[in-house]
Amino acid sequence: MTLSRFVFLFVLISFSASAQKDYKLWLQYNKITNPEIVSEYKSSLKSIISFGNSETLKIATKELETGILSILDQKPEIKKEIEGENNLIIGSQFSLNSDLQKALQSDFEKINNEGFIIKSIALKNKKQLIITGKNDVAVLYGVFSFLRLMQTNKSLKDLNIADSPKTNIRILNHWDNLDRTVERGYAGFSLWNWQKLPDFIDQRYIDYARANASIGINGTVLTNVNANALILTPQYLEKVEALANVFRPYGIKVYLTARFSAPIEIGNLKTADPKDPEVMNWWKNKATEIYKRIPDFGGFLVKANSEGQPGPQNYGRDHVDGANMLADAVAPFGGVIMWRAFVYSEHDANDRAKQAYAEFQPYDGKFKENVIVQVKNGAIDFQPREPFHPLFGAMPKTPLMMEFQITQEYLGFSTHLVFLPKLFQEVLASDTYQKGKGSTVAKVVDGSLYNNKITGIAGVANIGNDLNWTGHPFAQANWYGFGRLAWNPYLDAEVIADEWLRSTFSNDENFIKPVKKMMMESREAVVNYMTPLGLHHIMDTGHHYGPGPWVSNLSRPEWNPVYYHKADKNGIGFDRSKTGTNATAQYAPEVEKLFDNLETCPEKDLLWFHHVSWDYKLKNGQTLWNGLALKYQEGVNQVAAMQDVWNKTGKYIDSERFHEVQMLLEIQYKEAKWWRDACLLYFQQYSGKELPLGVEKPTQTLDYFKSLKFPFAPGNG
Ligand code: GCV
Repeated sequence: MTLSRFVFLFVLISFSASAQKDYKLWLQYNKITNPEIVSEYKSSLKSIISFGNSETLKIATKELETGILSILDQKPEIKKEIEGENNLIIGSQFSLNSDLQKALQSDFEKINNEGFIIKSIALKNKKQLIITGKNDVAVLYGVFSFLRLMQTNKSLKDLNIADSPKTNIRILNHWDNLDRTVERGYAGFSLWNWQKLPDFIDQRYIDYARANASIGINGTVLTNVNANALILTPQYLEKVEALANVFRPYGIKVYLTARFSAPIEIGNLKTADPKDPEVMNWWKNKATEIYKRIPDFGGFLVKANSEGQPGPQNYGRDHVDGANMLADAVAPFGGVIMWRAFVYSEHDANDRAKQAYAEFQPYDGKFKENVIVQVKNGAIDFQPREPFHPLFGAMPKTPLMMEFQITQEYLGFSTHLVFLPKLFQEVLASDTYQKGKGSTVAKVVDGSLYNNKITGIAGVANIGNDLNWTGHPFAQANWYGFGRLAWNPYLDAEVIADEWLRSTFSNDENFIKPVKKMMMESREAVVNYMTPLGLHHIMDTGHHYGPGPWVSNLSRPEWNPVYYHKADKNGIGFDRSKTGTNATAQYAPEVEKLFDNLETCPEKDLLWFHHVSWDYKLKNGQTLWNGLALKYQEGVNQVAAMQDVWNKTGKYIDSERFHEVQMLLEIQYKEAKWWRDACLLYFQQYSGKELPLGVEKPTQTLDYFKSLKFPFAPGNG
């Protein structure tokens, strides 16, 4: 072989090995090198015995085999019977033998239907390790959790874990269109290859299901909430059925978005009025048709009378009429309707932040049992920071599910490194005070505050057909973290970051410590360089890429950034206090008071709730103008610090991912400066003040920033 051919082959092989790492997400199963852990694991993991032979259990057994072989370089023996000690036994409660069932009886009382047990037990004086649950999918969750322990190098001695998900519906919302474009998608095209379905089953569908099962996600809405009725035609339902068949053994149910006008568009009816008997019948028949194909179909997600989507109001009806009509159609089959509360109207001159609450709160208690109202985490739209949505806690008789956005529509697309579990945790831990102190959003979402029967968390997916699934290697952590928090909304973001880093990259403390810190600070960095001190929605129009605080020419007032920051000679910020739109009154009195009063309003939310003068004194003694400018600078500095951290990690990880992240951080740094300079130059026109010491001078003019256009920014339909 010539030298150049050798070099070429070497590069090719190492490239594909690296690319596979990107693809393998947090399921790397890296070989452990720490000799103590290796010897502990090897002695306790000699063989696997699995009780039961369902598709799911086969997947679970295979996963264990693959994981253990890869992590320990030791192939576990697959046994049929329990003999000797140190067997790893898996199986669901009723497929276990009677000795095991008896030994674990009290443990089963500690878990719900989807929960699992991982326990070291002595059976006839012999030590065994058991992974079990009430059904096979729960066992699969247990297996993945066990492999997580191994991947994070935890001791397997004397394990006694009983863990159950705290929410029922843990679901991804794909905003995927039938032409495979993805609304607000920054990781390529949709995974769903509708053209080749149902006959061609892409390996990606299986890998997608496996990755989701590994973090406990149990549902997926395949299609965009800006829906296309065609998905409900037999031609497409056949394809949906094929996907449902792939996902089923992984415990993942398929859901679809229902276009409210479908009875007209594909059903040849004259109306989609939810009170029209023909319409009601059409949906009932449609549900029957779907459930015939997909008996475990999850139900519908609906965006109605929102941003131009059709809905019951087109017929003089309301959200309750619409949701309940659909609920009746799927109820006989156990389906649910996830009805979105993301509404604001061009005909409503009220503060946009108040509109969803104003419209939905009075409906409390009026929805059917199988309706759950899906509420975005904040009252505007997935901003880098928003106070929690006032609807949380305010509808005691209605189950509410959380909608987070995993795809980074307003947080730098798949270019910026932002660890979102920090944001998710901040929202979930917020106290609504609706039933006194401690009424956190997490308690609303997991149903414990009001004893709701159905509970759920949705995440707008950041997944596409990019080789690494999410565009940015670190955006994988947001998919992972979403799943973990959907399982347990009380988990700490730092724990999630730790698990993810160890499972995705390395267990080396020299890598983990600084990189974890970098992840934990990344969310505050993006807030600082985009929208500090409570600013929001000042992104450029339509695509939301880059700054556009100057935009004021859009037909709907609330689509213009100037609507949100209200900068003028007197100051900046949206007065939502009593002296303004009184949006604060939508919160419980304790929270209302806190936000309403300038003295007590947290500074991170200051300009969300108050219009304050440029000379207003911040808690650190700075004037608002200086403080704002310094925050922008701090954001830029934080990205520079992230780069410093990352640049030292090269020796711990593969070169491909190292270089990918390095390049992305370089772009993030450039764009953070762009945000800082564009926003400060624009706001400076109103403040009329010099930049304070410590803030770098812009190298371009405001006109230059205004002239930048991005007609092909991704994800914009
Ligand atoms: C799917 C925002 C986004 C839209 C999205 C909408 C929604 O307005 O920019 O792309 O539409 O939210 O959540 O329905």
